[in-house]
Amino acid sequence: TPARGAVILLTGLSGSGKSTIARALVSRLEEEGRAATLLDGDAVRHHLSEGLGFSRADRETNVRRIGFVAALVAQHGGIAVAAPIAPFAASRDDVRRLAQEHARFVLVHVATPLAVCEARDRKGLYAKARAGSIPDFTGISSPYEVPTDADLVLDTTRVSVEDAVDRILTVVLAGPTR
Ligand code: GGZ
Repeated sequence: TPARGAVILLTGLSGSGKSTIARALVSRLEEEGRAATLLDGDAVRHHLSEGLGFSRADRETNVRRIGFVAALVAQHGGIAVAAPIAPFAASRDDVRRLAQEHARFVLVHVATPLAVCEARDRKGLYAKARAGSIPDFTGISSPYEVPTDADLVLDTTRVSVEDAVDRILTVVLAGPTR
């Protein structure tokens, strides 16, 4: 495998399993001796996007910033793994364009159904969103634009974390996409 950089963007609803897959993917890449950088959602919102909220404009800014950093990592041969909700196609496209200037880009849609994410409700956010105490909540009161250009679609009700990682690595290591 050539040590060419890549940006792997996992997009999907809150509670869809993006972060879990992203962490497992980074661990596996590291085991295989590849430099992998996780752009963790919480860390990004703290260090890179402090003060941004969840309006369309703020989310687009957040996702573009992630894309900028991820593209820098990838430009120097690293593999950047990012897992924001990234609900808007326009900002996902921005990340793709930036990444593809110097590296490969793989878009993974973690397509766990809303009903499942809401039933899990690991952080109680869906209940709060339904009650109206969190405005603009993705899937409830803010849109999620389903990607039409995903390289991979993974539903965590059908695929295990380990299988998800295997499938992503197959695409990443397979060669150029688009
Ligand atoms: C969606 C929200 C919201 C609203 C707070 N809508 O499951 P979590 O908690 O840990 O992950 C969600 C995270 C989403 O931030 P991102 O930076 O990934 O979003 S975006 O790509 O759209 O910029 C959720 C929490 O923040 N959270 N309020 N209103 N998720």
